[in-house]
Amino acid sequence: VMAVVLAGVGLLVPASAPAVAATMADVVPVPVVTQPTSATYTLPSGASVFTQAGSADVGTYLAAILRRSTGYALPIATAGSGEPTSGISLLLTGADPSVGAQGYQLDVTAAAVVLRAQTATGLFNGVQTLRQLLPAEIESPTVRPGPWTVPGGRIVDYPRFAYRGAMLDVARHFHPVATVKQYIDRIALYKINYLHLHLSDDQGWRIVVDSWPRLATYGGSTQVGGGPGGYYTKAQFQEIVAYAASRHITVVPEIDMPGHTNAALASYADLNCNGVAPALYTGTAVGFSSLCTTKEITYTFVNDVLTELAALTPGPYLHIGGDEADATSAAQYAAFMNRVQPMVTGKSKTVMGWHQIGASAVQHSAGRVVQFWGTGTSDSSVTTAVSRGAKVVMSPSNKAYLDMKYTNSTPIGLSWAGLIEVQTAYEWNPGTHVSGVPATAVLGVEAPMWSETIVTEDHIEFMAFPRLPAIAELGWSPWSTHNWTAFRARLAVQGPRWTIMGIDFYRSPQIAWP
Ligand code: TNX
Repeated sequence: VMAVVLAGVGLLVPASAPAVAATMADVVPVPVVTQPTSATYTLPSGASVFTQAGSADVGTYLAAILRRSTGYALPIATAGSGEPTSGISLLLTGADPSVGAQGYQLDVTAAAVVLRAQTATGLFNGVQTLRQLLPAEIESPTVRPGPWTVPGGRIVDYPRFAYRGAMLDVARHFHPVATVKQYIDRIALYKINYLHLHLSDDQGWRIVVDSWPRLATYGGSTQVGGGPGGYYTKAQFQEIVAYAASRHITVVPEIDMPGHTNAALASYADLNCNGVAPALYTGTAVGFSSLCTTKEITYTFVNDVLTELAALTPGPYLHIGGDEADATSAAQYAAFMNRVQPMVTGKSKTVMGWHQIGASAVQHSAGRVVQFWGTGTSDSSVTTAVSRGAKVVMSPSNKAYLDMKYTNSTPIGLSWAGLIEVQTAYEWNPGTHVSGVPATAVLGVEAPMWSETIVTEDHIEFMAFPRLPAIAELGWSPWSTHNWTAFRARLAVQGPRWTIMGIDFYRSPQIAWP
C-alpha cells in the first residue's frame, strides 16, 4: 500500500521537471578517495564518448544507458593522444597505479569527464560511479530534459575484496533467463562481480546435462509449492554467462551435493542406495536427501555433470555445495568430497563449497574457497580450511542472507537466521567477523537469495534492495570509511534512482528516503 501511495505522489512530479544534481558524496559503495571541486560538468547534446582499443565495449554500454534518458546521439569516437577536452573519455592509460585490476580514476572538470583504469573491468566499475554522479533521471527509460550535470573533482577507487558476490537460488523456485539478466543489471550497479547460481536442490534441477537428460526434463519439472519449475538449456545458460560477462560479472555455477539432491535422486533410481527413486519434492525441508556415496555410479554421475558444467563455465569456480548433508555420515561425506574435489581441479577449475567442506576429514584442494554461512562468529571447519590455505567468502546468514525477512511484518522471506534490517546487514566487518579468519584469508563477501518464498522478479528486488548495496559496500569500500550514519545518507539518495529504474525496493524506516 505504501509503495502505491508513494508511486502516486511520484506521478505528481512532471517528467519535464529539471533534474536534481548529484554530489560526489552520494556514491555507494563509497569510493576510496573523493576530492570534490567547485566545478560542474554539463553533458552537451553534441558530446561524444571517446574510447581506445580495449575500452570500446564499455563505451558502447555507457552510451546506451545515457542515450535513453538524454536523447543525445552520443557517438563513440576514438580518443586522441592528447588530453581529452570534451565529452566522456574512457582510457586504459594514465590511471593512478593504486587502482589495480578492478579500480578506476575519475576526473571531472568543467570541460570534460575522463575515466581511467588499467582494465576494461576497472572502467566498467568507474561507469557505475559516473551513473550515480549524474542526476537520478539519467536512469529513466525515456527521454528527460536534464540538465545532465556531473559534480567536479577526482575519485580514485578500488575494491577492498576481490570477490563481491550475489547468489540466486533458481532451484526452489525457477527464475527464467530474463529475470536473471535483470538481476545481473541490478547487481552490477553496486560493483558486484560474481553471480553464484544455485542450480540444483531437492526441489529442482535447473540445467541440462546431456549425459543424464532426465535431470532437467523430470528433475526440473516442479518447484516449491508444486508449480511447473523449469530449467536452462545449455544455450540459455551460456546466454546468462555471456550477459554476465558483458557486465564484468563471473558466473559461479553450483551443483549442491551430496545432500540437497532429491531432484536428481528422483530422476535416476540408480543414484539411490536402495535403487528406488523417491517422488519429486515440493516442500521446504532440508537435510533429508543424499547421493549414494558408496555406489560407483554416483561418481560417474558427478564426473559427467561436472564435465558438462565446466565446459559451459569460463569462470574459475565450480561450487559443489556440501551444506546440510545430514543424511550422510561424516565419514561418507569426507570420502565423497575427497573424490569429487579432484574432479573439479582435474577440469582446471577451483573448488568452491559451503563451509562444511572445510571439515578436517575433507582434504584441502588447491586454491579452494569455503563459503561461510553460519549465524555465529566462530567455526572450526572454516578455521581448519584457512589453516590449510583456503580462502573464505563471507555470507553470514544473520547478516548477508537476502531471503531473511526485514521485520516480523515482511510479507515474504524466512527468519531462521534472524530478522535483517538494513543496519544489521551493514554493521559487520567481513575482515574480522569469524574469529581466527584474518582479512588476508577473506576473498570477499556474498549475499545469497534462497528462493523458498521468492517467486517473482518483484520479490527478488524487494528483498535485495536496499540490503544488497549494504553488502556490496562491505565488499568494496575500505573499512576506514565504514560508518552507518554516512551510509544511510548515501543509501537514501539511491531511492529515487530505484524508483526511476522501476525497482520495487523495501522502504526501510531506518532510511530517510527523500
Ligand atoms: C539454509 S544456507 C540453506 C538452504 C536454505 C536456506 C534458507 C545453506 C547453505 N543452506 O538450503 O535455502 O537455509 O535460508
